Amino acid sequence: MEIGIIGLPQSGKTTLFNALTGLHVDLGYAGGRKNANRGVAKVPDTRLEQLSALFKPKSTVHATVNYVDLGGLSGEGRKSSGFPAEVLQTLKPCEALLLVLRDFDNTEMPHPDGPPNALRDLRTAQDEFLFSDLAICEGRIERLEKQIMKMKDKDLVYELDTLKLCHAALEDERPLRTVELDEAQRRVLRSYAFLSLKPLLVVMNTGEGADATRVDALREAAGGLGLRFLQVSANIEMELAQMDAEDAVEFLAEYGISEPALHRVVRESFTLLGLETFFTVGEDECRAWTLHQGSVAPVAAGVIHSDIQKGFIRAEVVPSASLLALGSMAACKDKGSLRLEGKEYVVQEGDVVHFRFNV
Ligand SMILES: Nc1nc2c(ncn2[C@@H]2O[C@H](COP(=O)(O)OP(=O)(O)OP(=O)(O)O)[C@@H](O)[C@H]2O)c(=O)[nH]1
Ligand SMILES: [Mg+2]
Repeated sequence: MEIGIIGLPQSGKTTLFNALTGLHVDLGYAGGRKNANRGVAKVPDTRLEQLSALFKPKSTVHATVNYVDLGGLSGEGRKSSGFPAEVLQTLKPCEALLLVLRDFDNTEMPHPDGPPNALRDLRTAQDEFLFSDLAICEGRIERLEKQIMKMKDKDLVYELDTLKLCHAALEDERPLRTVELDEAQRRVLRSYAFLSLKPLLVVMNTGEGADATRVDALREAAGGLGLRFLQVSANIEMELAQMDAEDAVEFLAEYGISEPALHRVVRESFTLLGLETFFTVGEDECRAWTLHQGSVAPVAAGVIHSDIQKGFIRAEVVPSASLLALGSMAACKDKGSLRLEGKEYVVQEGDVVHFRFNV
């Protein structure tokens, strides 16, 4: 599962990518022509840190999110040409998108569309998504109509109807994620990888000084479009990510910041992907595992090892908050917080789970 970092040229995508992944990719004009950068970010989790403090394991393993940093949307002439093919190709497998909107001045690297205006850029990006989807939609509708004329296949007719529904929405400038679609329709659309259907997180890069009025205006606009929104200073976040822990604490205190904005970006990304966390604990390892929201206990077992899923008997479950409050598994058992759950149990965010299984 990968999140694509996308945005207009020079919006701070690579800066944010470096901050998220701790990598040191060169900044500057990539313009969509260089290869995409890929990296992994650790999901910050105070619950995991507290569990580790309790169990003092040999190792602590965080959940992770994968990011891919793409070049600019499409460089010159992008309004008429939509996305370049290689950007589309890279975006296709992304499960979600993170859109960086620039709202800072930088005379060395001027914004390609004039003075910074994140609201305008949000519209530009939105138009790009719609435009790209519309082109795919039209191409496929045309081919399907020809095929159906030759042979009336009911699956093809269903696909055509679904695409026409999408087409109408796109013509209306409505992103596909706002269209009500049932499971069967979603299945039909999956292979198209429509951009306006992917979950989207809007990240406003305000540079070093955020203007509250502008931030509020963009937050409202994003909210109006049903999008999640965060504001960061990509430069500050990158500097912070590259400091050692002691300096970072001092730096945060100096600016009166309680936690790096980056933490919120990673957590929001995780939620955007429809993921949740469960924990395993012990003296060897405390670990946060990643699971699709709504998964049942055997699926969670399978995340750890397929043998545990195959031989699944029961899951011993306690919410991490209870375990942290009571201080030990034994105390949880005494107080009745530790439950035995079966195959149907839907794992909850923050559960600490111990699987009983047969091999
Ligand atoms: N002042 C300021 N400059 C920033 C900030 N974020 C990025 N920049 C600068 O803006 C320029 C572009 O940043 P990049 O991170 O390379 O932007 P990008 O979106 O990856 O650019 P392309 O890949 O070429 O489209 C660099 O000179 C950065 O130092 C910020 O928060 N404040
Ligand atoms: Mg870049």
